[in-house]
Amino acid sequence: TGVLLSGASALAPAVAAPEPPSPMNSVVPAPTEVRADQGTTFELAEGSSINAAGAAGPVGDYLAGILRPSTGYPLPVTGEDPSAGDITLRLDDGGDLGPEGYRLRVTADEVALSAGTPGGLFNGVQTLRQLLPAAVERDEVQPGPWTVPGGEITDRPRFGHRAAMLDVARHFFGVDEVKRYIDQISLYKINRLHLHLSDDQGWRIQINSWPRLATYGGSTEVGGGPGGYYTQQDYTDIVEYAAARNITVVPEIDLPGHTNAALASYAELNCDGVAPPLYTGIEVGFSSLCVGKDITYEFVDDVIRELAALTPGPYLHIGGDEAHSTTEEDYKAFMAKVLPIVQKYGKTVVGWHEYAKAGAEGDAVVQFWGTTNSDPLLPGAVARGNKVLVSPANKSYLDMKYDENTPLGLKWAGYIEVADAYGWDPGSYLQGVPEESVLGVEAPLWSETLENSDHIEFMAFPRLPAIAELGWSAAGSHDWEAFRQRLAAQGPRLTALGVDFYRSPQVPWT
Ligand code: TNX
Repeated sequence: TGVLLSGASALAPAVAAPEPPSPMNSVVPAPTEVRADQGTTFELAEGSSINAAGAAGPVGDYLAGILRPSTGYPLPVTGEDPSAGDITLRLDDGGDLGPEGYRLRVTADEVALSAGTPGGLFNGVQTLRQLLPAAVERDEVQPGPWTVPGGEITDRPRFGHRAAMLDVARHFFGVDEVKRYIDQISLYKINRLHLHLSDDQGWRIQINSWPRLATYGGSTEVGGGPGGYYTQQDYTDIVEYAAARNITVVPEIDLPGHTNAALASYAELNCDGVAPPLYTGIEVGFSSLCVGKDITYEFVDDVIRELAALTPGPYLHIGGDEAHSTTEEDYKAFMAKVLPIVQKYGKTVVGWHEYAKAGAEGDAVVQFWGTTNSDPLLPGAVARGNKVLVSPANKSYLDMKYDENTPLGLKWAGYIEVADAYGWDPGSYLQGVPEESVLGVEAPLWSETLENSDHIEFMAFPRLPAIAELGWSAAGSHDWEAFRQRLAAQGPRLTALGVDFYRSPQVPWT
């Protein structure tokens, strides 16, 4: 017989010196419903199989790829009927789990994971990973035993859009570095990767009709390093790698400001016909496409056409932020021409919240990045049916310093400790934006000061799991005390994964 525990708060140790938490109580993001079967334990064995037939097969292969290196077990992925000791993945949700939900049942005999979609199974696999000892994340054989606590978890997300953004423009990150980040964010059920592909300092995606964007515009970065860019094949490789991890890529080409790299690559895009030099500093707001020239819209059409064709996901982000060198009138005229181009190529437009000035209709997405809990443009956007993606700079920006001693990052939106990143509710945060209009949350990581995966990881962890929990877990489970205990239990797991995270003094790391 189990104890029914709903949400995280019921799982929190109630008194000061708590027992070491059971892994059932340590999942991040907190599952919707957890029933622990105390005294029951499953143990993975040398002879265990992973049963995953049909469309569940690739998720089974992914799970095997995580478990084999550390356990040393063969763990064949088969379509056969399960026998004792097996893990079974089934595409059968009983109709109630939604597109990303799952149910995980653990008895002494088996682990049974079911969901209506491969994405739901993938989410369940992330929970199963967290129920196994942290050493399972290592890439060499470990002693075990490989136990999973008995019980049942039924889980589904609060918001369908739980995003991480990586700025590959200020500093370029290669395909392998992006894949490494994809692997890390998927552990916390992030399902969107927003790639900031262009900015003043670099253009990072090959566009066949405008080749110099990448070859010249991508040839440097902040500080003057060599930069780089993704070939279309590289980009497709990233998109497919992400898709296999339940992550949809949202590409961004920032327009009409943040365009120095493009303006430097093609003189004809400048109003005066003169190409500026490449830029390697960190100022913002000085560049603009030439709003009055026809070639500007031929350029935008070509770029959006090629990028849309490479992008299977529904979204295309057109930036629109900090266009301080574009007049208000020009900005609106520019957006009025660009919004139909995005639509023509079949994508839902996303933009930073300033672009709400352009008055896009319907399901357009407005990404809030302000430092207060309101913006005069938001009520109008909501009234037009737009969805709001919430990424407050003073809560969810992973590039803000944790405190005054943080060696990396910026501080224009303030210091963001883990409790700050966790301490807000995306469903009710913005004035005039009801929860029904909230698409979800995003944790952007701008890279002016970040040069490699170590830097990314130090800034993203552990705040990314905090934002991931705000996006996934039920509002009623929000509880800082419980969260910091569960987060502490992630420490050994991140260490086993080789993630050099920030050891926030707010979290009782073990
Ligand atoms: C503001 S947030 C920007 C970026 C910077 C970032 C640094 C936003 C839409 N624009 O251009 O990289 O601050 O934190």
